[in-house]
Amino acid sequence: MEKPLFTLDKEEFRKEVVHHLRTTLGTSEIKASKQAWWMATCVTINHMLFERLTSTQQTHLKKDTRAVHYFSAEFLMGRLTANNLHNLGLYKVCEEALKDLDLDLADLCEEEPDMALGNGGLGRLAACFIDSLATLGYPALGYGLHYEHGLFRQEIRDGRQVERPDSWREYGNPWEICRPESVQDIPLYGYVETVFGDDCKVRKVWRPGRVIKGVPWDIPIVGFGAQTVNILRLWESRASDFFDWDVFNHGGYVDSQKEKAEAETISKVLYPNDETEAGKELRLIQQYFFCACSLKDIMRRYKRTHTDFKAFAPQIAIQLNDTHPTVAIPELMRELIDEEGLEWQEAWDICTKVFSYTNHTLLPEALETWPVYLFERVLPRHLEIIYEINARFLKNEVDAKWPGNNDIKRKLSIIDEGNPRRVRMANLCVITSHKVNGVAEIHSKLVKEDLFPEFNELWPDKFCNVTNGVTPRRWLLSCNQELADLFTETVGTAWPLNLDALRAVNKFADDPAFQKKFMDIKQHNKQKLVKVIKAETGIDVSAEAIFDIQIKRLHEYKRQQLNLLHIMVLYRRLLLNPDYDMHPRVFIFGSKAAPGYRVAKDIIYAINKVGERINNDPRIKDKLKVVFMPNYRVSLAEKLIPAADVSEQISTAGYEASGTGNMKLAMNGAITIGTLDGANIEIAEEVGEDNCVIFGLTVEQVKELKARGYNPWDYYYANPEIKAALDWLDTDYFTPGHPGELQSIKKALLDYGDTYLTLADFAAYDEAHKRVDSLYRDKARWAKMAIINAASVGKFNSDRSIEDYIRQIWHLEKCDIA
Ligand code: Z2T
Repeated sequence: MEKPLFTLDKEEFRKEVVHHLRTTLGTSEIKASKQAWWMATCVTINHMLFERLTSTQQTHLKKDTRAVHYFSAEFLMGRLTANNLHNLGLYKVCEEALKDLDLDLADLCEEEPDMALGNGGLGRLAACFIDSLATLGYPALGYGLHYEHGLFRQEIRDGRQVERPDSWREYGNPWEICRPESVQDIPLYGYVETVFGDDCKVRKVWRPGRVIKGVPWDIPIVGFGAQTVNILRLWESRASDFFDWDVFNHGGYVDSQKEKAEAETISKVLYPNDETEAGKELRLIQQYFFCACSLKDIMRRYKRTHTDFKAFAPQIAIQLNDTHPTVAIPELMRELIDEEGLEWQEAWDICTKVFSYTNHTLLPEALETWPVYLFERVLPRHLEIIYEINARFLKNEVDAKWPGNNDIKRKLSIIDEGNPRRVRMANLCVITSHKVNGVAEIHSKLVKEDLFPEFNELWPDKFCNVTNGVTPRRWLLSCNQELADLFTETVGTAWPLNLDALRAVNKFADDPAFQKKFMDIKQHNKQKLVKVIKAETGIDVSAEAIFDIQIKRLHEYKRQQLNLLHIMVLYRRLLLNPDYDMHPRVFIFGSKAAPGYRVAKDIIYAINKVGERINNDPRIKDKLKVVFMPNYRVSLAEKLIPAADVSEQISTAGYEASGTGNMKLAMNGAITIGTLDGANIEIAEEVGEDNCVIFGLTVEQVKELKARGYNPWDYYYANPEIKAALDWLDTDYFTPGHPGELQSIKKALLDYGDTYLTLADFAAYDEAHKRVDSLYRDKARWAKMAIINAASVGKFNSDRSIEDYIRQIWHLEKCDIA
């Protein structure tokens, strides 16, 4: 840090915590609960944080800075206490102050519920990005939805996932500030009227059927070093003030309550699907609601310093995090034309300069389309605008380039002319945005070549890559403090800002003394995890075993079933040969399945049942254990990742856009066992092929095999171990008294064609694990690999991703805060 911002010492900190405990929390030292102590600590932190928030916001206003507005339906923030303390440079002070009160800071941090307003990688990426933007001193706002219930809490009952509501703000949240002065009214439904104006112009007027109120909640985002504090602004829906009080007064009390409840439904709950679209009206309304609120907010701020729209595009960048916020495009067109009186072309020029779009997946089931009839009912004016954008695009761009080619027109049209007709959000994004990016090199290449080849021909300069990253402040400094201290001791204090500085650690990779320090820390992290595993699952595991971890959403393309199949094969080898030579291994899973995704839920069940049988089989001794950690979430990831020896990144090549867990695990010294997919390819480049274990079909080989005609039965009959493991699933061996309960897994891998080539990659995966086993036995070799991994992943700092966005897409300047 350049200069200490806060000179507060531990005595002052302690006094302030006690003061807030009494005056803000209304309790006292003798009877305060941990929760109250945690709250009092947060209020103390806020005292300092708000000062920086105010000076940042005033400076941005005064300097009239260009800013990026990150539109995202998800921000997976996790907990904020430790992170805010680290970024403010107050962690140690706070820790000591609390120690004097006989309190343990880490223990108090456990009181904070996770802010789980996201499904997985996409939402967590947004959280890392706003951390990096603040850290680097860029003016930025995050805009999203203030869900009352975040991603469901997962319970495991009898091996099966059960979804329970998540209520992260049930007892209040100290980090959010309500801003009633910035509420917005958002229209919905109704019809469009054509009117003849005083200026003799015909214009369109939307006569909405309903109006909803949007209430903003601000979460301050502290950059590391606390120079800049940006804002994450999340919108909550309420019944508007136009609320029908007449109905209310005429005895319609119950009806009016129903309207109120409907309005509040909009921001009630996060949709729990990670890569499939439910196509529900409420979801479209959620998307429109937060985009319209955010655009009005941007407009309000802009108008404080401008009287026309000439400076709009130079001042405003809007990043669309996947297609979820696409409806912001026709909404900005509508505002500029219908409400501000701009001509079509002026409005369109602004939109094409302001918007850019990030694609996060190639999976066809994730590409959002909305039935035209639904769009027309909810957003009639927006549909008209989309038709006009489409007509101009097809005529001026497509027909100009491919005259008379109706096939290409059909393919590139924003409207899918099927039955029912649908609006293709991705096409609208690509047509409008000045830049479209993928999230890892290979993914960006496939976006160009496979997903949007014609668009790429039309506008080759539009497409680019920004490889994802993760913030080393949360994913190393805060979650693995012992390793962070070792790194600081070894290379100095610069690394949390410049992760490449850790390259200097590489020269100690062969040094036995350093190896010992490094591996002692890993061992200690494993011992801490052993306790968590025992507390959460009742399972005893040994920290001497290899901790092999697969943590991510459950999806067939991520292939948790490949991991499970391999575990079953190992189990069988151990049963057939009790002396089968392998280092003890603990396979640890953490994963939520979308509630409607049957096979995914069956895989969770199978992991639990197979695990139960293996963990309780005395013949296995402790050579093999399987742990399914319930309710995987950010705060659990922070405990699992520092304890990992092996990182499972085993998606079918071509399907994982990037992955970000792969980066966090490598950063904490885990060895990747992975396919050449997503960012694994770039990780392998950075750490070297010798320091990770790559296996399996490449993207080209996957395409070839699929083109040739893949038949999973060939692998079933050719490999007796695969056959035995799959046939095992037909029996009641893992589900005593209930034969066939695990059959859906076998069916997916054989009868339904094994879409993700699990069996085709099995043999290579097995070989890769044998390599892991033999590498681990060479303690010095393993330590060296682990050190090189942690020291070589500087590229995957989200600060680097942000600088890439700045240079290629946003063109922002840093802003010094007084
Ligand atoms: C998601 O987490 C991702 C992609 C999605 O496509 C949706 C969700 Cl919720 C619509 C993930 C990718 O699967 C992952 O590879 C990537 O690292 C992450 O987004 C961030 O880009």
